[in-house]
Amino acid sequence: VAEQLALRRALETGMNEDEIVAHFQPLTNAVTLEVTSLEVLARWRRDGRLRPPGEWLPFAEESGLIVEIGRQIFRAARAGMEDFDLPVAVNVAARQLDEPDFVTHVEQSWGTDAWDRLTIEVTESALLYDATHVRASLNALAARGVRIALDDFGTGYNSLSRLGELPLHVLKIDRTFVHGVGTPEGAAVLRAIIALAEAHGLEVVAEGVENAEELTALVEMGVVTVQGHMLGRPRASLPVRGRREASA
Ligand code: G
Ligand code: G
Ligand code: MN
Ligand code: NA
Repeated sequence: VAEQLALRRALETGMNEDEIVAHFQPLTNAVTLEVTSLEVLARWRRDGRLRPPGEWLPFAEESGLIVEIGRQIFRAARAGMEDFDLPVAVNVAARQLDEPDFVTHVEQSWGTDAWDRLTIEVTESALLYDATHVRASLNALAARGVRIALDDFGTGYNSLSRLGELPLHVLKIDRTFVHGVGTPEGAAVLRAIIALAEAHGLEVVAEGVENAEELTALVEMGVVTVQGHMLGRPRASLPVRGRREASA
């Protein structure tokens, strides 16, 4: 408990002193390797090092601090979208979606003039809260042109039966499945997930692509968009070649 209190104080101070920063990881076309968008990943820069999200994001979510952190991240996402001239994807925790004013928060921090440059990444855990409210919020954003991605697909609770409950545009295949591509069973599972996405009219993103073998197999399976350390790690800024003007 004392530890949690210390963490809360430190995190609150960090939020006020701009220690929560956004890093950006490229999503690339699997064939051309052109960067097509960026995923925004929150980092806590504290005492000269980056504290990995696992050390504080769960606490931020439990304590509700994630709501204010989320607003900061949306502002940083907007700035990154402008700087890099690329669409961005922002992770949103179930706790954020559960907020009555979530859509208003997004309008205030992202703005209302670039909806088509924003994707929101949600996990199936969002449906563990008030599913009716979460659906309504996501529908409202989708109606404005925001794309909704289902993150970590395959690791959640009841993937298949509840897929139809959310307004989805993108399915992000969890890296555990990508890493299984080398075995016949793993490849079959991946193909099944891709077929499922296609049947629902969803775009597929393969996450956690770490080597050429994985990339080649995914291209053969028809995956268009890939993300992972092989294509680029999350960083505070992008190498110039990652920018659109550089490839134009
Ligand atoms: O960022 P990795 O770099 O370690 O991210 C770890 C986890 O934290 C992932 O599940 C990711 O979705 C989540 N995460 C990263 N950034 C954010 C954020 O800005 N908001 C929320 N809610 N979750 C985030
Ligand atoms: O849950 P979500 O998919 O938002 O989390 C993204 C997490 O995956 C971040 O922690 C990010 O740093 C991490 N990540 C991104 N690319 C790779 C990769 O190629 N391999 C591994 N192991 N992790 C990755
Ligand atoms: Mn994500
Ligand atoms: Na993921």
